[in-house]
Amino acid sequence: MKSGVVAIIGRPNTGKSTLINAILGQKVSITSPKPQTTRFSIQAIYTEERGEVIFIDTPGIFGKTYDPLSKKINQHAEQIVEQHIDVLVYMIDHTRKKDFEENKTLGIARKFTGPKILVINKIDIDHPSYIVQYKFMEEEFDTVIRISALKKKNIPLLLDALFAELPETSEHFDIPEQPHPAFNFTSKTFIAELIREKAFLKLRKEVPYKIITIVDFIEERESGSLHIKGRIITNDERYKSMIIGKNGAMIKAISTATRKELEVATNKHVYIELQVENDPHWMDYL
Ligand SMILES: Nc1nc2c(ncn2[C@@H]2O[C@H](COP(=O)(O)OP(=O)(O)OP(=O)(O)O)[C@@H](O)[C@H]2O)c(=O)[nH]1
Ligand SMILES: [Mg+2]
Repeated sequence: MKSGVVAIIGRPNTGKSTLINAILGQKVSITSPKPQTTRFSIQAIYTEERGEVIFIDTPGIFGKTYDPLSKKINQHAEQIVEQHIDVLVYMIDHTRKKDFEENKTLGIARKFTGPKILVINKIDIDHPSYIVQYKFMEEEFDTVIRISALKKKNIPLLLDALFAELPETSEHFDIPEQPHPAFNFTSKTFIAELIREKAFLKLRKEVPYKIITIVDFIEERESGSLHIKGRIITNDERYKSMIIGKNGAMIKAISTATRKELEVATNKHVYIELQVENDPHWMDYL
């Protein structure tokens, strides 16, 4: 049997979380079309007949970090290569031009001396493609695999390549200490992430980057329904009123979208009460 830790790194928005969800066959990490959706590393365990793998999803590495939030997110991602990992998966998005942000991410990957797999994602898109700009990277990697995380194309090929590199073990995996609670549909952290995903999808411009989400209360009643209380915290009155929206329309939309997904996932009636707060010290929660 084989087992090990696999970390996925790459620029923001390349599809890292989409890949993790595709491999796991369930949602463990939130995704959105906006960069830096993932804010801290998320671990998920994948088991099959060949062995056990802990996948670590990381936040996309930002080229320029002007604000404290981006700085903190980048630190989370950069620390990954310093901890024990067996295989590094480096994901690129060939539909976007290579720029200094890629070089920064590549610099972090170079610090890792173990086996590295280059994954070219979004092969379901032909145009635009800047694949030639990434060609030079191929020789730095042990294996190159082209996939579509969204369309679940070539995922088995990637798993074959991963298992080929993973170390052989006789025992079951000693699961390392989790930095965050295990994700499932009744975990406070997971539901807070789900609320943040819906906020990311619905709020415009910089607003999604000015929020954090917290779930304070989850109760499963005897009737089988799930009651949740959460907060969206921002750092400005102006953002607060945008999150609430006209007559509360925006917060209602975020809450409804979260509720719908949770109802499908848990097959329970879900009630969500969301409050919006303005707290200048919001970053302390991260
Ligand atoms: N067309 C296409 N879109 C994809 C593919 N994989 C991911 N996407 C889309 O790309 C966007 C970003 O995906 P995420 O999985 O959130 O990307 P990420 O790398 O985790 O991003 P950060 O967490 O911000 O670093 C989403 O809109 C996905 O639906 C793919 O194979 N093809
Ligand atoms: Mg992500």
